[in-house]
Amino acid sequence: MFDLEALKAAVVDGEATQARQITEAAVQAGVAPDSIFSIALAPAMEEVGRRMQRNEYYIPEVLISAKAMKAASEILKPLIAQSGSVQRKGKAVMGTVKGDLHDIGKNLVVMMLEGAGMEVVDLGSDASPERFVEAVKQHQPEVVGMSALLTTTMLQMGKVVQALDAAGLRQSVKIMIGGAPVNEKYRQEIGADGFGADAAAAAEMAKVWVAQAGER
Ligand code: B12
Repeated sequence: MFDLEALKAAVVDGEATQARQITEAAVQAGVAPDSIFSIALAPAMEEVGRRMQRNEYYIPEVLISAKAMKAASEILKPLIAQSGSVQRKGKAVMGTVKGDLHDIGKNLVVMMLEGAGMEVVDLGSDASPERFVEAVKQHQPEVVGMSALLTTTMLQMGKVVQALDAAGLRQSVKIMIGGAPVNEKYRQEIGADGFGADAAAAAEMAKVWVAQAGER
């Protein structure tokens, strides 16, 4: 038996074993992996954020919840990747920007892009503008995606756009940004090409851009 409310509670409470077991049961019962994310896992981390804001949770509790989230995601990741066709549809370079260690949202975006059939070069977290530039030179992706969760680190996104411009690579890629403090207005300010509120929006945007690049 599975219960997505119980899965949400397991992640909020940081019960990794339970989170893994309920996720496995849900998958076996045929629940779509992206529904498991949107119904249980994403709301769980939102609740963790609210508790952090109310000073009910501090860093240790948040880390334990993040671990439970990871345990559940690891089961879903290969399933989401499988749902993309074998034929790779474009390439993306993704990373969380310099100074920022939040990688849960970025990892979800990576999973959704892989699920959409794209090859993803994952720069991890704390990725400097130089690393983005190097990765674009080396892998020549159609899409660059950046994630930031702190109001202080979101400024790094503009630096990556500038660094790609200075390296003569700006026109070769479409740049998307996301993460809790980021919005459409900020996208315009830094001259990125797209803002996405969630991982599904990221995948939709990337698909359109890859198709457009193919037409050129
Ligand atoms: C988990 C967490 C942590 C964990 C991170 C673990 C990890 N491996 O990621 C730990 C404990 C390490 C942590 C540390 C800190 N954190 Co913290 N953390 C959070 C928390 C609770 C959840 C974030 C999360 O995972 N959300 C779930 C994911 C799924 O959502 P998401 O990241 O937004 O991603 C979705 C979308 O935004 C979008 N998206 C994301 N990236 C991208 C990219 C693209 C291209 C697109 C299109 C879309 C997209 O798609 C995703 C999926 O749908 C948030 C609270 C919150 N509600 O956001 C605070 C929060 C982000 N943290 C905060 C703070 C202050 C910190 C610390 C500074 C605390 C401290 N005093 O040390 C440190 C900073 C460490 C650092 N240098 O990065 C603040 C930020 C405040 C601010 N405005 O800047 C928040 C908002 C909490 C709060 N309410 O105060 N944190």
